Amino acid sequence: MRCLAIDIGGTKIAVALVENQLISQRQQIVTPQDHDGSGMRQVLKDIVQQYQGKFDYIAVASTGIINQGILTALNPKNLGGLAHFPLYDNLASVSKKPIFLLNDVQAAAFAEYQHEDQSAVKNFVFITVSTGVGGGIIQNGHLLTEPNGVAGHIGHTLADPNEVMCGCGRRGCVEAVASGRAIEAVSSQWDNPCSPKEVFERFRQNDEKATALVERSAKAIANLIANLRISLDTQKIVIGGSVGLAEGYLPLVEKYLKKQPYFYRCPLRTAQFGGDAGLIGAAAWGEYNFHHKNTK
Ligand code: ADP
Ligand code: BMX
Ligand code: ZN
Repeated sequence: MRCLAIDIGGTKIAVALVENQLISQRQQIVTPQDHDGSGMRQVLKDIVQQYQGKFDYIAVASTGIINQGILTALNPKNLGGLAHFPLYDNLASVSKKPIFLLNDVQAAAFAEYQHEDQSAVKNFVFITVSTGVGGGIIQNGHLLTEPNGVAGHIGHTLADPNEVMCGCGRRGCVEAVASGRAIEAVSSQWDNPCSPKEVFERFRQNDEKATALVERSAKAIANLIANLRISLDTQKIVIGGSVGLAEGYLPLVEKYLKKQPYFYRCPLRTAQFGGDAGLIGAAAWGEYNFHHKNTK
């Protein structure tokens, strides 16, 4: 089956046709940052029109809590203030094909779990460090999406109660400390301001300030991993997202995780599908649910 897969992140929207895990006609669009959803509505309409006649179903992996066809942002700041968006209805108004929706990181977890020996690894988590910090949890071989689509929002667990406010309204979330936006909030205020991408370039050249900023992020993620391991008996964790995949980041997370006592440690790897994990996962989730007749 041919899927029109759409991965909506806080920074970019990736779109592609996916068939048997093979991606074609991939493109990337900057995520609209408008609080009333008009930009998002237009982008989705344009995408569907562009690929018209080339797909059998639509699958969307989107940032935010996805429940009953509605996108609700836990952190609206990641989407330019957009807090609520009727994702299903918007797509259904421009296409008659079946539509399947899922949180972006839940989708990535569904994709990457296919690379595991599923008879041995039953408890698995995907962590994305991107615009925000998100998670997808597989427990006992099953992706947690029920009952409200909330499971996996581990970026909003506590990193440090004395840290900065998070866009979700809670102080000191992992996302407020470790995400691309958290890095940018600091690096944009430097005398010599720069983007997170450049922060990593400076970090790889041993710049002191950049190293401290990347270390702050990696420490929060290592603590998050320790918390997951001890709460869920997680056997494997995969890291993705543009920050998570940046050269030098995973070894740093591993370094801090090694400092934890034995029961808090967990094997890590980077996403084998790289930045396409959300697209591939959405397509696979859609096909799985197509056969089980569940939509939304
Ligand atoms: P999305 O959140 O839309 O899925 P990404 O996974 O690309 O998108 O994450 C976007 C975040 O990653 C932004 O904060 C951006 O500044 C940062 N970023 C993008 N490219 C890099 C890079 N090469 N190294 C480090 N950070 C990056
Ligand atoms: C936020 C939250 C999650 C999302 C995660 C990563 C919103 C809008 N999003 O914690 O649902 O999975 O970011 O999203 O509240 P990304 O945009 O960084 O890929
Ligand atoms: Zn938060």
